Amino acid sequence: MSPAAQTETKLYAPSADTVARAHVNADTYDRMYAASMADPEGFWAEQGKRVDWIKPFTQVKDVNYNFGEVSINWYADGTLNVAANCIDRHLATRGDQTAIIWEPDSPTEAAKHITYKELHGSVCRMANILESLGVRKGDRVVIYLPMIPEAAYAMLACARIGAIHSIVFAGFSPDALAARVNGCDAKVVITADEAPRGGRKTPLKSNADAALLHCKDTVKCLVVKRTGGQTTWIADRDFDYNEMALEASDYCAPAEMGAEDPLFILYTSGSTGQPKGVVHTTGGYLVYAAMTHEITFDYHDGDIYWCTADVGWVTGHSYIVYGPLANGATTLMFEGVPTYPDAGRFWEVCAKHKVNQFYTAPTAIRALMGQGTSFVEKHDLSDLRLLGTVGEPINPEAWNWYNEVVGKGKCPIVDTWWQTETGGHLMTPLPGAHATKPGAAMKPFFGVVPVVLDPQSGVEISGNGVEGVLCIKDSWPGQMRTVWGDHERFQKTYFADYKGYYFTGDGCRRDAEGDYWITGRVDDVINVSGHRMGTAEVESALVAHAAVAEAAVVGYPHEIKGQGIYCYVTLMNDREPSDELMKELRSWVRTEIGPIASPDVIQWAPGLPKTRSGKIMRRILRKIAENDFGSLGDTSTLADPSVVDDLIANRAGK
Ligand code: 6R9
Repeated sequence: MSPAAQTETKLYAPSADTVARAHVNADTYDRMYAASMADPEGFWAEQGKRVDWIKPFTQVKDVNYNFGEVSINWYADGTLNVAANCIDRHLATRGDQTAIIWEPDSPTEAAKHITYKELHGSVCRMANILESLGVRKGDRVVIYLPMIPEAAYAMLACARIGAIHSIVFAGFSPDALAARVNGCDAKVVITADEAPRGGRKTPLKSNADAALLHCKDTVKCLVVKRTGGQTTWIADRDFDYNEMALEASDYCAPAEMGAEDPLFILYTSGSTGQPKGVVHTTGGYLVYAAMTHEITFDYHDGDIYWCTADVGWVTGHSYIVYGPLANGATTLMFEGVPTYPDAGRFWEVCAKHKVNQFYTAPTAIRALMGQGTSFVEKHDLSDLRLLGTVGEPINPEAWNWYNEVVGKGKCPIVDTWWQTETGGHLMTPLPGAHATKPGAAMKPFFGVVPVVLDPQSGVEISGNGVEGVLCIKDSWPGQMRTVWGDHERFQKTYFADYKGYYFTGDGCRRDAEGDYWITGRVDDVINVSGHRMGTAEVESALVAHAAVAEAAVVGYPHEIKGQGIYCYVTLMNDREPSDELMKELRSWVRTEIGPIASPDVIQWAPGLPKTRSGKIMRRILRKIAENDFGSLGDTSTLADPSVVDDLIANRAGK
């Protein structure tokens, strides 16, 4: 049964061991949550002590959610430096501890263990190089790097000198890169010669060359030599990082930054228009990233923590770099992909580095699940204590597989719901505090007040067993502050539809016990014969069938029903498409959800159009389903744009 349709669910309670060692147990959660509600100022003043301030704050929260006057400030009169918090303050106690374990794309290349002391030197060198290129406090630097340690150095070097970084995922096209460089008026682009991934190499520098043709000719390009591959070179524009690092000083004083000075811009897509530059600031963001990293993952000193995201996404910002390093953690950074050289790579890396907390996306879990259990069973996963997921609702089948096959039934799973905009987790079970339900984001984090609104009237729906749009009633320190260069758009996107609330764009259900389930983007809701239906619901039903590896469902105009249900289905490796199977899937969905959810069209899809972060681009699937190929929009951000041609060529039904 799909998560959204579920009424009764098996509860997975944490083991006594998990509860005993957890930072937060059920009692602490209740007490702390109540405290965060009763006295938000006092609660967040206390949490503000997680970071070292140069000048301590005296103000905690100053927030206005009124449309037209939206303004969000936390710890506004405090000053600090993020790089000093992530590195310098650990040097005395853990200078020789590994800060970053770097695992390269190829398992035959040696991993690197970078200590906090070494991290300090490398970040200072990079900071001095940026200064020598003319970068000053408040200037923007675009980072277009693969998952190599220099990506973390670059982020922290910007933070050290007060420059604002904007990471562009290394899989993005030259056009997308140019738009972002121009969008934030960056002075420098940091890139690498090539990005190895899954045994192939992306020519990053030549992408950057192509992008820079469309940018101001004052923009400089700092190039990290990752593979030593051939690149073209433009004197006075291109600079060799490796050479400059040999000369650069390994000390650079951290700049004193205001808590509300921007730390980074990260472009993200909304339901309309061009990607917007989400702005996060210094103090509140760091407090929130550090706190959620420690508590959600129950991180303890000495643990080895691995988040498989790319630093090009917010998950990589908050949970590979800033949160873990602020906590003095050992964080693993992986250059490769889950299926190279084979579908056991994640588990091989977990075993090799004795990973304790592992955080990945449902799409990866489903892809690996389709390859069978033998790839997992080959590796010793006995050090794993906790599993996490993020990015999309996880269907119970994938959850169960993750729990049983990977976690051997002994690792709590934290299904963390949050967004680029939120900076850190807003809803998640806490491992030592909550029994989990497969597919549920369960509980709000401290200080977070989720509300379920009627989508039409915007009125709050109270009580349990209810469903609606998800808004957040009050601010939390990790919240985005504005859209870069367009505060109007910020207000319109998040504060206009439901006045007085932050609108998440997600739908949500609060079940009979008061636990939260994310039902998917409200823009993906379809209306079939007057019945509202989450496309995620139908997808979840389809992937529950043993033959189905992945499914994406969209609405399309239907003469009688208003909208019909169009399903793109990727089969498991060992299954062949057939008319019988199509019939079987139709009746399967009917029994899983009900006749109303019966698919109108099923198209066999060898692949689905996905962004590099694994999100299915439903916009494109909707257009194909609508037979509207002329306006597919930008497909350059897809992991594999050729998938679209196949789907168009084999469009099903009428
Ligand atoms: C962190 C991240 C945000 C959107 C969000 C929601 C979906 C993320 C989820 C989830 C269900 C979860 N989402 N986590 N849905 N359960 N645990 O992914 O940020 O790329 O901005 O995406 O992703 O729809 O609104 P971002």
